[in-house]
Amino acid sequence: MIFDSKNLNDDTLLAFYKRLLLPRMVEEKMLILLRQGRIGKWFSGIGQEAIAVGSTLAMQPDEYILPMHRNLGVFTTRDIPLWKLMAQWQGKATGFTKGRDRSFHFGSQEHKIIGMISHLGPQMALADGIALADKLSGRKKATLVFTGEGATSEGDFHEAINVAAVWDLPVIFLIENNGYGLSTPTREQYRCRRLVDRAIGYGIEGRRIDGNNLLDVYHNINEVAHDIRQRPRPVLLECVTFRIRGHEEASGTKYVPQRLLDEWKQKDPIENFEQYLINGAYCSRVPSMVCVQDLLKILKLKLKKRLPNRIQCLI
Ligand SMILES: Cc1ncc(C[n+]2csc(CCOP(=O)(O)OP(=O)(O)O)c2C)c(N)n1
Ligand SMILES: [Mg+2]
Repeated sequence: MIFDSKNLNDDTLLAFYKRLLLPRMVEEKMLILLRQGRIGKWFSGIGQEAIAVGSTLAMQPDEYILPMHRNLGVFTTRDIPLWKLMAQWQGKATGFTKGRDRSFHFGSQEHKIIGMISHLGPQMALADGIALADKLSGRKKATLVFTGEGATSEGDFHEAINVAAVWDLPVIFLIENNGYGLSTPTREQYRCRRLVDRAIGYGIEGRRIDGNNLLDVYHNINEVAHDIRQRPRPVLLECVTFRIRGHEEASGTKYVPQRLLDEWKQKDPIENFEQYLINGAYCSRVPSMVCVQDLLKILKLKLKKRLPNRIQCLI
């Protein structure tokens, strides 16, 4: 995997690494809690973190993001308190939905995150509404909405992008193409070669991005967001990645060829970024006595300390 830091300095690269690591660490603990019956359901985003984290880093803090069920990295990168996330997943009154839901159907106005709509597709039109309000009020803002590749077969996908195209709405439509929609592989989902080619049909720009490469995701979205704030218009992004775990933890991966799982494990976004830092990209400011590997170890320990007690005690 080739990383290009462009204008990012060493401190920023390290800060990005921390951001990338946090959702993985939280999730690893969630999988333990799930097996202990202390949470009910979990949609894993392991192996897909670079998309949620890289895109959130590229958006301004007051710009709206509409994530989906695997985008824990949006919530952690927007610094939602971990105790409150835990309360949500454990169905407590102190969670976002006051115990009415134990999954990702929640948002936070304070953090400019809109809770996902469980039905695939409709939330894309909500992004249009937010962008239209920004445009009418003269605010130079972009809105980011996520969808899986499975939801691209829904009519709502077409309607939302088409209206954004004709009204020049500043929306980034991000398809997280992870190879499967539940047990349906992409070859049974659509016939076009690349989903991003659909942008041509809507008369808008499209970009295909390596969704496991944090810097690719970040730079592309940074560039697109910067552009559409100035000249409002929608852009379609296809971030290519893979769903390493089951649709949700109860469903398993029996229908996924082992070859694909092995192949994509090699492309793990965290391990690859870590190697990039260790191999010298992050070097100019590191004191010579401390090797980068040790620095990353210290950082992981520090992050662990940030996890809520309930999770920490399991480590
Ligand atoms: C309209 C609709 N049909 C079916 C479902 C059930 N369902 C929930 S998630 C999912 C798979 C979604 O696949 P994809 O969009 O690729 O997202 P991924 O889970 O891979 O991240 C399905 C079929 C639903 N929520 N809404
Ligand atoms: Mg999918």
